[in-house]
Amino acid sequence: MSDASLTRRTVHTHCPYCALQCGTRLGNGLGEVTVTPSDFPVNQGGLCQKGWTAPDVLAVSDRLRTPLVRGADGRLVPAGWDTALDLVAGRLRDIRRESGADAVGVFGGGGLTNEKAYLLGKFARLALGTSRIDYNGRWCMSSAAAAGNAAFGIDRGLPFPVTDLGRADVVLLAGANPAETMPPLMRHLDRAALIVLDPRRTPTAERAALHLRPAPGTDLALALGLLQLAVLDGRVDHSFVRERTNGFDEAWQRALPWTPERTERVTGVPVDAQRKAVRLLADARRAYILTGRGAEQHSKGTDTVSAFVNLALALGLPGREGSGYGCLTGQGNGQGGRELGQKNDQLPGYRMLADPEARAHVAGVWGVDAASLPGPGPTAYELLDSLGTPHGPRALLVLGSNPVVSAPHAGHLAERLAALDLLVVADFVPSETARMADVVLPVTQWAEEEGTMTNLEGRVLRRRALLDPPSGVRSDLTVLRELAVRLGEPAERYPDRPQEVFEELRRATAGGRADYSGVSYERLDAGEALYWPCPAVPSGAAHPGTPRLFLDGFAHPDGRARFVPVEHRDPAEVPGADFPLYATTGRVLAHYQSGAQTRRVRRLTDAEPESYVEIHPDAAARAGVEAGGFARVVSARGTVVARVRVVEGMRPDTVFVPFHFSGDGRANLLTSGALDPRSGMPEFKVSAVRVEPVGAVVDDPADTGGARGDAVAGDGRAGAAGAVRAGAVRDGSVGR
Ligand SMILES: Nc1nc2c(c(=O)[nH]1)N[C@H]1C(S)=C(S)[C@@H](COP(=O)(O)OP(=O)(O)OC[C@H]3O[C@@H](n4cnc5c(=O)[nH]c(N)nc54)[C@H](O)[C@@H]3O)O[C@H]1N2
Ligand SMILES: Nc1nc2c(c(=O)[nH]1)N[C@H]1C(S)=C(S)[C@@H](COP(=O)(O)OP(=O)(O)OC[C@H]3O[C@@H](n4cnc5c(=O)[nH]c(N)nc54)[C@H](O)[C@@H]3O)O[C@H]1N2
Ligand code: SF4
Ligand SMILES: [Mo]
Repeated sequence: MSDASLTRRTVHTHCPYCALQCGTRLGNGLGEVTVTPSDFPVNQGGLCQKGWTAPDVLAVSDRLRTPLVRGADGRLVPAGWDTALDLVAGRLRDIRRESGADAVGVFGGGGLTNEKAYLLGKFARLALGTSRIDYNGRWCMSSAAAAGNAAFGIDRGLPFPVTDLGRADVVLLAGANPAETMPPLMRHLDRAALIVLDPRRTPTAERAALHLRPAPGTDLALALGLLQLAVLDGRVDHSFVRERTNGFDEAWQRALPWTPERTERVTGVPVDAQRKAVRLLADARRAYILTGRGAEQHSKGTDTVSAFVNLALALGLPGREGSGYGCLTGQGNGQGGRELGQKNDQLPGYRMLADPEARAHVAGVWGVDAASLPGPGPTAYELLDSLGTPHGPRALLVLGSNPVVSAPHAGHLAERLAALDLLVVADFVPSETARMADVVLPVTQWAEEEGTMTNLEGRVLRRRALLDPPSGVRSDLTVLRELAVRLGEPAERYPDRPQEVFEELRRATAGGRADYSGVSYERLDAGEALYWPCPAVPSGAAHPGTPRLFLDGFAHPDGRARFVPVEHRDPAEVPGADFPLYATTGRVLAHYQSGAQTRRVRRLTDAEPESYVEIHPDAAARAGVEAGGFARVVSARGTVVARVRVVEGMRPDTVFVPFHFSGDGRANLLTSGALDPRSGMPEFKVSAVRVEPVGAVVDDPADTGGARGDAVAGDGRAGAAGAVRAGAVRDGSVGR
């Protein structure tokens, strides 16, 4: 950090990674940034490995410090800011003139601060006038969001503070592995008996009172079966159902065919275990049902969440203190990122783009005519899938995502990115996606910037700067402002001071479902715990915010929650002769998402250096692969090369591949573009695969899935596949 002047000694801020947003104290002495956990309620003095090592990302050796522009020879070379921004704006203007406003697309991220997410949505709708904007939160929160809106009339991941979980007797976790994905959350689950639904015996499952191992993609059947059992065993809370909900009968009709025996046949969960789960939940005085990506990332993810919500409603859990349903949202600003306008169909405040009143309100704040705002566009996968086609964008701006690694059907989408006339990526490291870009814009990261984030509980938090940005680096807000001005927008419309953006965001969200108008930097800095909705109160009195939703009623106009009738269906792809196994994907403790950040941290890559596949001993024997060797995992779309881990706790019909690695280790070479028709969520959690031994593998110690950060200039745009390939296999036969 040689050129960063150390401006303050300590600040209270939050971890840059997941939605728990653990409180931290950052300090610097002797030129080194240190982190210690603060006594913040969600982490209570704890942090995970990623949080402890987060300062290392501030000092990575391949930190981007200057814009890069791809030259005539196909190499990315350093350029001045004006050159880079003029070039981008000029190309965007040309493309818009030739092909219309929708020829430019925007891809945002759930890790962006509220201010960035807000300004990005505004920039897309006004400066670009495009409807083609969506973000990686689509991969993350969309199923639970759609189901939450349908059932409760509002989408806040946890409608209660995390600390409420600490008093629970029983917590059912459907497809969540917080022992690895949110370790400090486990402190709040110490007291509860856990029921864990996961095809693998995860560290979370090891702590469970009851571990159910459904086949991937069968949670919906399981939830229907559990609802049927709850009814048969007389466990339904009829007075709650009568007084506070609608639609029970129809939902229950759909569960009727799901006898315990049929449920066992389809899911593999024994009748006994089903019955135990229902009894545990129903006998508890305080119980929660929580879903994670394991239940949600399916082509029926929304219906699956609805089935779990139906079960929770039948048991009378939501809408009272000490019990309920919640979704464990994932990214740092997974909650705020979804309600401030970077989603394809949304305006700030969780207002809908198709709603005339919403358009009028936001257009008023922005000082434009509501008719000038574009309508809703396609969802993330559809957007990326259309790039460079006659109907899709010719240019794409990416802020806060690394889709070359994290998007489904990644081999195909890398080709779509390569087909663009212009790819612009703002990042602070040369991610796999940045390495494909025509222009790379180097931006600030967490400890170098101010802003707000909204954690998984809907609590708005302050991100604070410890350091000045390295020279040559600008904030995303400044980048958007500079581009907007070059596209002919008035500069005042794009403030780049975070607090100024927040003040505008307050007005834009006022009266919306996610109302931030009563939140201010001053209140947050004074230590107030503010959960949205937190409206401004005309009298001037301060609204206290809403830690717990639904206590007085659900957010539908009649105040009642709705059962949503749902049916089970198969995943888009089921195992068969050529591809006999299920592959599911997910996370491991040491890495974060596409790994762009954590694969650059030595202490984390030492712990998890490379892609691996977890497989049951019987399946390993059948496939002829051995623990410690390499295997090829092959789906109809692609091949992953991964180190074999033979594990007893796995279902024999299922393998697991983490998605954090690059090159031929990318799990998303396997996944498909099958989408949930209700939410646009891809089916990350089910692909049909076979596993094969790999012949000669040459270990390249320098290549740990991108950890060394290859020289940026070396990657050519034309060789898109080559640019993202860094596998350790040299037998020449692996490829697409
Ligand atoms: N270490 C780490 N922590 C993270 C992240 C990270 O990348 N790394 N990312 C953050 C983000 S953005 C998110 S979204 C969260 C995600 O947090 P989680 O939802 O906990 O993470 P996943 O590992 O994707 O999925 C959870 C579990 O689902 C299981 N699973 C797979 N298929 C199925 C199925 O069909 N049914 C059921 N019931 N289970 C299934 C997997 O085996 C896995 O153990 O984590 C956040 N925290
Ligand atoms: N197979 C499989 N695939 C998955 C999943 C799965 O379970 N299985 N999970 C999905 C889920 S839940 C998620 S959330 C996605 C996430 O996947 P990605 O969208 O790829 O998420 P990250 O790796 O966090 O990428 C963030 C990128 O933006 C950069 N960045 C971080 N902060 C900022 C910022 O403030 N500004 C800018 N300009 N850049 C920034 C980082 O350096 C990094 O390169 O992956 C999805 N993909
Ligand atoms: S649990 Fe999440 S927020 Fe907390 S330290 Fe780990 S990555 Fe950071
Ligand atoms: Mo996520």
